[in-house]
Amino acid sequence: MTQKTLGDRLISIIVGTLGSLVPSGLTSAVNNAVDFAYVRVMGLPFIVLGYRQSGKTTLLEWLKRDTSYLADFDPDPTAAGGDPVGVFNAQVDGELMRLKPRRDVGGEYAMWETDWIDLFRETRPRGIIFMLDHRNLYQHKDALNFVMQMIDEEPAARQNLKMVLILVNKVDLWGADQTLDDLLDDLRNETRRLKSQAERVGYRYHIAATSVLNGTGVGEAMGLFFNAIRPKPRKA
Ligand SMILES: Nc1nc2c(ncn2[C@@H]2O[C@H](COP(=O)(O)OP(=O)(O)OP(=O)(O)O)[C@@H](O)[C@H]2O)c(=O)[nH]1
Ligand SMILES: [Mg+2]
Repeated sequence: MTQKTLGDRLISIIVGTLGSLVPSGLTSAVNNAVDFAYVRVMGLPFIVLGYRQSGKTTLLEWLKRDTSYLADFDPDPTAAGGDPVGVFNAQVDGELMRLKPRRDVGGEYAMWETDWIDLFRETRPRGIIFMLDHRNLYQHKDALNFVMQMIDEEPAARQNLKMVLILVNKVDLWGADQTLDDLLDDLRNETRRLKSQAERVGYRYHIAATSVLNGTGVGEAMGLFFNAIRPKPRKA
């Protein structure tokens, strides 16, 4: 269910009114400035998806905490329906950003058609983080294909989508025996599909190896992702 908040309505009224008063070139500058101000106040909408036990809850905790050390964090599997996550401020790439992931959803098959699609529609995210690890290859492929199909089939929900970030997580467990390219070799059909969808739909994608448990690669990946999806103030 999509519900327009008072903020959304006010902004549509402001943009609508300005739109009729100013020339069209200026309207896009105004839209951009409104987008920028809106996200600064309301938070940057993004979602975290991925098959079960890939590290989604741990990543959200990593973002919420000041410290990136999470060895003492031992979450339960996220149950059906997911857990609400309020808007919070996080230090990303040396800057304070206001983030709005809305819900932490679980990764069981039964949750994809329900929780994942609901979250995608409700959030209209500017970015999607998709997590996988070195185990359960077939399930990760299925999950990634499901997400790409969802993007294809939900034009309204994907309208703000700027980036899909794939995190091949738990590098602390597989990094000694395998490279990221080795792992991606098994996912070549999916990465090919991602590349062509990104070009067609108009979003960027990036693939990174991380360990959200010990912090390897997470700061860099988050910096790249949130910088890519946030609206930028337009220089005059
Ligand atoms: N070694 C290692 N373990 C990790 C890493 N990230 C998460 N884990 C562990 O993997 C397990 C699952 O992590 P969660 O964050 O609960 O994964 P999830 O994707 O939220 O799982 P569901 O809610 O069941 O879908 C936990 O025991 C974590 O401690 C990592 O980078 N390295
Ligand atoms: Mg979870």
